[in-house]
Amino acid sequence: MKRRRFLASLPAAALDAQPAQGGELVLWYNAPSKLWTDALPLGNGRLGAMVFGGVSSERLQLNEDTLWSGFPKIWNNPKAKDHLAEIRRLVLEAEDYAAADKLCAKMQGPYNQSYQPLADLRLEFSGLPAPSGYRRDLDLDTAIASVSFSGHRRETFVSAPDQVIVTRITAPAGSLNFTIAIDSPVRSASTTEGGDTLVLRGKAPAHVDPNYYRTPNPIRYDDTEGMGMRFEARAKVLAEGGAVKADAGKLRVEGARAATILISAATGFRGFKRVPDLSAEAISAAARKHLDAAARQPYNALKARHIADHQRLFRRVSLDLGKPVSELPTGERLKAFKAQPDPQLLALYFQYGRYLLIASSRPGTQPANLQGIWNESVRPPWSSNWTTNINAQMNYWPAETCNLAECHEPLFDLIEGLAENGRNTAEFNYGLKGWVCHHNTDLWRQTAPVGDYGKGSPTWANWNMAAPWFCAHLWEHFLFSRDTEFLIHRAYPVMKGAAEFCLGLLVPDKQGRLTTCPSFSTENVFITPDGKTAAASAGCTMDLALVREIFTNTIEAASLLGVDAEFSQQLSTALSKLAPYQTGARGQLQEWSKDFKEREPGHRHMSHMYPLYPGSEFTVRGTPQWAQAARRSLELRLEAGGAYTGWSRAWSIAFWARLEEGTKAHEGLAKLLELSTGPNLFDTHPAGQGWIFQIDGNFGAAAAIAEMLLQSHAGEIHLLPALPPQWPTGSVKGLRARGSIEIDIAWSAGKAISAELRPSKTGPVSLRAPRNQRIKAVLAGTSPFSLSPRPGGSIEARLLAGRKYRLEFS
Ligand code: FUC
Repeated sequence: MKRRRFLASLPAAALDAQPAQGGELVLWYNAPSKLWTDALPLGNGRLGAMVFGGVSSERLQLNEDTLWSGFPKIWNNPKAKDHLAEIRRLVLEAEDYAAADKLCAKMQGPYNQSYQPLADLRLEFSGLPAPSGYRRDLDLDTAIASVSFSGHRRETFVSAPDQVIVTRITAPAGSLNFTIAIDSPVRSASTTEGGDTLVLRGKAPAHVDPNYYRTPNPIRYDDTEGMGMRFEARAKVLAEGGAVKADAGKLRVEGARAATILISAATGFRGFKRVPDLSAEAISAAARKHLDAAARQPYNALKARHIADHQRLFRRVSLDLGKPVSELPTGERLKAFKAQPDPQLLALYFQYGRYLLIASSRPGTQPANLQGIWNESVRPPWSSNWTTNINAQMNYWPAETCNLAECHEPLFDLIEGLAENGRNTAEFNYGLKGWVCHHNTDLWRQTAPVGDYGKGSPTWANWNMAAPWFCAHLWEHFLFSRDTEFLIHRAYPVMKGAAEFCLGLLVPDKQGRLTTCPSFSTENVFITPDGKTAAASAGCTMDLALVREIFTNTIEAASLLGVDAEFSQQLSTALSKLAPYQTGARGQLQEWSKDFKEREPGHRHMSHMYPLYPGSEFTVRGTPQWAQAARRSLELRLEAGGAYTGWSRAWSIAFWARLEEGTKAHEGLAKLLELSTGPNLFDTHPAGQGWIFQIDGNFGAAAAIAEMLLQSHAGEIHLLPALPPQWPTGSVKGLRARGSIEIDIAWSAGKAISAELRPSKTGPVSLRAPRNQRIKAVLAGTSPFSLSPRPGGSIEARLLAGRKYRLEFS
């Protein structure tokens, strides 16, 4: 059914699509990648490939998104809640925060598991001509990575419709000679089958400790059934001309004109609640099914279907940030950015963020983890898990605004799983109803605090506010789509559970106001009045913000659906008693309920500013005093060296966008490219002397760029709210605003010249023109449309679904 739809919808152009030879949507290089972090990523949400582009050796590093260590287990700590009353006494009465930290550690469970690499496919070529004119590239518009030199050409893509990785190799004059081998850093063995297929079978470890946790035996394999997950990868070679032979565990292609390699993979994952494994036969059958079906297709049909499927998502948004267009290879462009204007590099970075989301998160797959789906290591940084105190959420910041709402779906599936497991943790750790999730989770949807029963720092391990933060994604998806079915069946039940937990968590402070305790400002610590360092306190600003938000949204959702009036009343009463936000001695938005001295004033986390972004409680016009206080906090953080990781920088850019400071936002983007971006435009995170890849900054910065061009969080659609002077002329097409509206905007000399709105739901909107401009007319087709001006400069209009509206400005 799905396949038929794709075939029918193939645009003629897709069939002839040729890889781009440069231009605005291509990352390109004139040398092979030396490191994994130079290679180019491809993916279909489930299968991932990093293409190295070597001359005589090619490496495709492969991933499958359900291949994780471990299995579901009991991770709730039955003794956890025994400590809660004493922790609260220590914080709220004794104000002995350091002692509270020690007890918090006793509420922890085990560390969670690690995302695993699948395999490496290795090609060794012989008899190649001397390489001249070498080039490798990744065309974001076709999602094809190519390598070419001296008439030799390879192109690789990962097809979503056909669920295979495809590499095609062509060479002049029938001269292709190469071997293919497959191996994996995970325990496994490879064989050949039928003379043209390589098969790798393995089993993931039963346990992998996080890379930051020092233990004598961090990777533990176990042959017992279910103690770890089986997997299989298959690679089949179809040669044109010449011959393919199995030879000492490898395949050898000799004298071919061209060859196509198809790769498929499957694992024994049966869902987060079930112990793996499927039988080896069932896994093999799943991997074979896709491979055999793909092998019956001509290469061009696979390629055309892949391109059409990708472009259906990718081409919804285009961004042109004006001239000049650099001719340099991408790595050099990146280095030159500081000295030489190159606005289109930021357009490329933005589109790369959208590309990476399409490649790592599709309906039915796992959500994008810390590295999307690309990981070469058995002990990847921070387990390549979902870190839920910013990173997992940041991955999805661009999903709605950048018109990839269906790529948001895997996150909703994750949230529903957490809501299920999190009920037990709420009961075990706090004796509460509803659901809770702490700061890390994995394929098995662990919701308990990590830390190996007391060895983790409570600063991060005991933070317990992932549930309300995740629920913001469900609510936002509703605001963007106005999909009531989604609200009824998926969002509301989960939101209600998170609100129930938060309601139960609230306790009175000394002034009788409701607060959270213990409370952690994500990963940050303060200096106690007696000079100690501590993490646990009560009512951190972020907790208050998340509680306010989940209560407010749940009340609104319940009222829209006409349900749970009594529960809503309880939430409203609690809201009216909630401890307030405060400003500190420096005019900053206070991070903790007391104006504690910070241990690290330039800390990368800035969670107290949540209500500015991604929340929407603080707005420049609606709550100017809080917008100003948040701005002061941001300035203080940046002055003290903050935003030193890619994701933190991306967050700071989004803050500046929400503060409508285009120049500052652009400064942040320039720093992001200079300090936190690798040659393949992967976002980086400092690690010891070097850096590692972490994908959140890619997504966060793409979302921030969208936020510079269009905002719709403050009850109005604001066009070009933070356009920087570096982008005087340009256009954006296909961004999305809340209310289910697609929007195009064109500007010149820093002023909007036209815009188009395409609502898919009927409803009222308020529209705000860019600073110092006015909306002169709204035209539906050719007929003028009546406008009602509103105090404060925005105008109101009622838009009808399916119509197009053109805006003119003065
Ligand atoms: C949190 C952050 C780190 C890193 C890690 C994955 O611990 O504080 O900077 O992003 O998650």
